[in-house]
Amino acid sequence: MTSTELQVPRADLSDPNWWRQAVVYQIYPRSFADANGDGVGDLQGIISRLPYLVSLGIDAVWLSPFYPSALADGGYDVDDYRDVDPRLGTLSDFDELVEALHGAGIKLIVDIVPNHSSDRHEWFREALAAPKDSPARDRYIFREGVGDQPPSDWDSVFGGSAWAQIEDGQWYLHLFAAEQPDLNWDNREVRDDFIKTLRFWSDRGVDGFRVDVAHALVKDLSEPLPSKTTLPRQSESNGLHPLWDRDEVHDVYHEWRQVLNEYDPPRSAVAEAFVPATRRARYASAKGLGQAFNFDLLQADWDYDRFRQVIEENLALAEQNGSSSTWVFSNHDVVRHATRYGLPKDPDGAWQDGKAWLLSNGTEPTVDVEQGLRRARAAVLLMLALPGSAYLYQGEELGLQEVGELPAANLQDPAYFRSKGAEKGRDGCRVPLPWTVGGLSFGFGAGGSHLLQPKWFGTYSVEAQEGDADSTLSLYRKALAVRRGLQSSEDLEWVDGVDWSLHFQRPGGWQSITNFGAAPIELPDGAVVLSSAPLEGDKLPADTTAWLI
Ligand SMILES: [Ca+2]
Repeated sequence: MTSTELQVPRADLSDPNWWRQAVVYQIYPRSFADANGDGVGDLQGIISRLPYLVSLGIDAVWLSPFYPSALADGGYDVDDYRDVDPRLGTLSDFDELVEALHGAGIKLIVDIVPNHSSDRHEWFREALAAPKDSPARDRYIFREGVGDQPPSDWDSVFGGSAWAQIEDGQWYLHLFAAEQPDLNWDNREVRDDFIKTLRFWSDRGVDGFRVDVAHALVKDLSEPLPSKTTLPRQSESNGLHPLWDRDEVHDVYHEWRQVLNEYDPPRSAVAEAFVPATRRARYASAKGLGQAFNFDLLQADWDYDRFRQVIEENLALAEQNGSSSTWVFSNHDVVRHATRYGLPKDPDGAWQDGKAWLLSNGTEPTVDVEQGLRRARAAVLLMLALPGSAYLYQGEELGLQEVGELPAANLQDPAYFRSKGAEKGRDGCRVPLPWTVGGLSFGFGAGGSHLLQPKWFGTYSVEAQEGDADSTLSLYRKALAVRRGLQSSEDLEWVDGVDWSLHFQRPGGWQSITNFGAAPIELPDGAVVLSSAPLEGDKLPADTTAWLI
């Protein structure tokens, strides 16, 4: 089967339900393609790679933040929510990107970061210049300390205290980096400003929003502030934690939904909410954002039991709240799954997140690269056969491994600095993509690469895989094309088989079977349309997925 034979008409761009089973490709703009050769990816770089995005067969692009930012947290520290970072381009480049993507039948989702602004945001600078108890300070969370200590003993997610002191002695709350002061969501002006931002980008043609730490925002900061030792565990808080997943946050999203529904088609939204599965439905409700990420599959080791449990649970939850499920293995925050699957299981039974391996600069233990890639290929076919939407992270279509060997001097992630090196951070999955086998920055741009690419990157390049029918890139292209042809209603029926396999059927006779075991298994009846590795006669080898009709 060639890719030309697989061309199927694209979904209708005006379909209000386009997002329910979309394949969304996440672009981390600073590391995708660099058009002006300054070592940092940019919007024109993305436009220049439009033919590549079209060749993948994706439905939508999700663009991580491209807003003006000092990059204290990779762009999740936003200086101005309604502009483009001049290093990445201009608003007119953005409009050109929207037009180019839409012209190719591809939707665009942008990130929105409502929990905190950057400390360079005009509002925060105003707050610093204004007196205590002023309206400017009330847009953030300022408190007096206790003696010379911060107002509470709360920790920032990135390590260290969640409070930072300013010149007049007051402290401000930052659940993330100190450069990311938390906004005060009890302040009507803050709420109105985000609605203005939603309208600003929706008017420019943006099709949807990915809402960063959607489970934060609204907080209960009534005095006295409780000690961290008395806070409920987030996983059991049921809305009672003062900082995370409060029920009142949904008032914000109900209001957003009304705004998003003013557009035709309504703008979609997906919540990044680290909450227990039972609390996720609130974020995904049709009156709220509409959809919520689940990271359950991402945080599952390669294990048929766990995969089945995650899939069943999330399909049931999505059905209960009228949403569709999301599936993801990799993003800009985690070790790439081709690497995670190549690491031995954690001896304590914890999820193998690859962080300890990263701390050893990618040396200990040795990654079984072949196993990691084989499982990653099997995993993506499984995921793409599931009902719901699939999120791909740039570079996974190349089978790209995590870069473990970044030298300390090149690291950018605040998680590394704030933890004082106890965590290496997330730069290893943010290294600019290899487009060509060789050359300066492997075709990323003419001016090098802001995170250093290792020598082995060229073997994973687009150029190296382009003409190879067995390459991971070819597998993704074929899988997306076949999926487009076979996708129908959001139903799934399990088929019993050997214990270490997962076999299910979708409407129209589309079957997916994955062998998680070590020995080959019998293939079910049907014609194989795609497999993640060569079959062994009529058997499905270990760590392989096949699709049949
Ligand atoms: Ca650039």
